[in-house]
Amino acid sequence: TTRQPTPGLDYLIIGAGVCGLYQLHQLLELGVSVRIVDANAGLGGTWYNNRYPGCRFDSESYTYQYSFSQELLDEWDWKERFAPQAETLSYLEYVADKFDLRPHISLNTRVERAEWIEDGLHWLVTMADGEQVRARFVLCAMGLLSVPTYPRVPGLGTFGGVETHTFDWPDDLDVTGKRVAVIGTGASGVQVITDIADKVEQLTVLQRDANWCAPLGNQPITPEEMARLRASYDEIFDWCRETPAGFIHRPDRTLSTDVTREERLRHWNDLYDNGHGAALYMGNYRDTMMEAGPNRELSEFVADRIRQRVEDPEVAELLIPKDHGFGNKRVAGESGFYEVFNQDNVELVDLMAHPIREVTETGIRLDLADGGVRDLELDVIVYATGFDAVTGPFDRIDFRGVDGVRLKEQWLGGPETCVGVQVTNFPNLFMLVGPQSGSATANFPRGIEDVVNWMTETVRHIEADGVVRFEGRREAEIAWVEHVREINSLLLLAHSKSWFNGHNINLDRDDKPRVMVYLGGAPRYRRRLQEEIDQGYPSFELKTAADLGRE
Ligand code: NA7
Repeated sequence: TTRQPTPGLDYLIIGAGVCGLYQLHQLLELGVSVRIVDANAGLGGTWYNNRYPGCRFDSESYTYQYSFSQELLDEWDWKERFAPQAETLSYLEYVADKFDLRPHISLNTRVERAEWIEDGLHWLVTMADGEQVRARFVLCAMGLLSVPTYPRVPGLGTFGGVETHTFDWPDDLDVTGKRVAVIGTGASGVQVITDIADKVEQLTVLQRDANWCAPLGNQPITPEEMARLRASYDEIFDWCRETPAGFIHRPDRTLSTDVTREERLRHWNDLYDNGHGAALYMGNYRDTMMEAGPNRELSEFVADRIRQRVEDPEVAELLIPKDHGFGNKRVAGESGFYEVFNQDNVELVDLMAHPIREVTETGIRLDLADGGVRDLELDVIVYATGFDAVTGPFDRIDFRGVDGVRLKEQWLGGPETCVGVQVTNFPNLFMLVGPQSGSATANFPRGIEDVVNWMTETVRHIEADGVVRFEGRREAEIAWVEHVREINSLLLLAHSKSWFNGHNINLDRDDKPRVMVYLGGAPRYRRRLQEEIDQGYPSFELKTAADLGRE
């Protein structure tokens, strides 16, 4: 049943997470009509969904916050260097209340379809409950990792106990004293495993490829430290603006080959023991993330540290990635992850040797090398198996552009975008977070601030100049994809089987690599966006009503 469209809006934002909330605030300041719709029952996006035990930042808290309001910066105290989920969600709720955003957010509202109406120069957006909204412009802030994926194994859903993805951990699920299996050892798996290991009766970790981790170095922030941090917020934000990924860590200009091996090892031990967050990953000698040789040496160093922490040498070897070097996939921050495997109640199962045959009513059945099977008797199965990343949130909405062309079909061979913010055939649709955008790979609040600030300035132009139709040019799209492909290829990260390269789409590991993210760095991306403003949007076609003969 389709209801009558509600009166038209100027701007509809999809998603009330870190990005959508900031965009809403900026557009309210401009005085245009704007509303957020979000499928969740609460605001906060990622920080609303990911409630699994142990969920927290891998970014330093004081860098993972909005910088737009001095008052907000003055009022909010961070309690830990790497804030847990609950603290972050409270922060976002505090922001929503402080800036009176809630009246402009419709929760429990899932967008199902969005259709471009050329005659009316607007989008007709249909929600899951049949409500329809007309909006001149639609801004996408659905997140990068908001469509969870599950292994393709028989029996999924037939388990008699509790099955959950880390992304939708039930509030009433307490694993104390239970027999639990966790599948997946990415950033989420590492956090949940470490948190629950000593609470559960039995923990079975099912690992496909091992993933590199580095010590997180979390600590409480004392009131004195908070005061010191607050006094240097300006410098902190300025610094983060100039680092490639918007983190507090910056690649060392020195090459690993410029120093002696002894010096390298001293430096790496220091980063491992005393660094925090992504120091070893993003704050290392520049060549360790770009050149195979230096990367191999660093990987061997980290492997040795793992061997020192895990008592059983066979288990240690399993925990050391063999298919990719350190930092070639997103490195997970850990706080005692390796020591978990020294506990008697924890077992590591190598899925490469013993694949899952099926999920059964009582647990998981593994195939053994000799043709037999092994049954894991379980109370809880946790899927920490990741997401249909970056494009998944777009695929889930039926976007229909010019002449009814479907976005999902246009992107079948991989996404193509105009400077990471638009797609040809989809006028007046903007992606604040999406493929090939600089927002996607940065420390998130830092990255999205660049795009939201660009969008806000662009809305100012749209409103001042009476722009009614705004579409990326195909030539610019081709050039952007080519540029992203080229610049990404400089980093080893672009060649791994990571979600960064679309390798986990539908968990089909032979999927073609895709140009999913932009790895050219936040400062370069910010400059590229600014160029568009300065040069009058050469990559886009802007039309007024008069241009279209509609006056
Ligand atoms: P990730 O990083 O995509 O990790 C998913 C994990 O699940 C990873 O260990 C995968 O192994 C594993 N996986 C995926 N599919 C399967 C199947 N079918 N069978 C067994 N194991 C599987 O997701 P996260 O949620 O941990 O982290 C996502 C981002 O959140 C992270 O990058 C941060 O930015 C925050 P694989 O390595 O593919 O063999």
